[in-house]
Amino acid sequence: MPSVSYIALGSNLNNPKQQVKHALLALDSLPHSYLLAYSSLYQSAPMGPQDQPPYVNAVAKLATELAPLELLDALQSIENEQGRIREKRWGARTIDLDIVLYDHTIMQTERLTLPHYGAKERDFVLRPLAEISPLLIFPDGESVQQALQQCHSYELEKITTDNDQETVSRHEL
Ligand code: ROI
Repeated sequence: MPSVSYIALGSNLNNPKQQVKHALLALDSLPHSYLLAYSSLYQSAPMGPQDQPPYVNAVAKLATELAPLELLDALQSIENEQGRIREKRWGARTIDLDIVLYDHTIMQTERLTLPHYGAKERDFVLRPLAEISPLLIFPDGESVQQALQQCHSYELEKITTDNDQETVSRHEL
């Protein structure tokens, strides 16, 4: 049985919309994995330093046979292929791929914390997550809807919808 993982995508450099769409295609091409669903794209104000462009955010739902750390390696390869350079903490980036959830796994290692430590405070993660899985429950029993009511707002605006021609469509993947 494959595991189900939710991955948060974020970009604010070099045509962020295209970066996010490109990463969605890359996710669907990962070995032993396939994309089950993906959210609309959202624009958000930066969390952290304000002297950087707005972000484009989305969430993908992936079925995968990769173990959590194998998945992390695969995501970092996609980030590297899309020219991600790890510079200052919370600075601008071409693409950021974070594992938000991996089944109901709870883990805390140097490389990976599951669920993602900051996900519940960020509407740019929770809104797209709730869009594709409105009934989702975190491993601690809190629902995505409860978390959404309490999280910080980053002036989210939906920039594509399901019937928007610009959205990556299933047959493109
Ligand atoms: N801010 C927003 N709005 N969206 C992001 O994806 C994002 N990613 C980050 C930091 C720098 C924390 N800020 C962000 O890594």
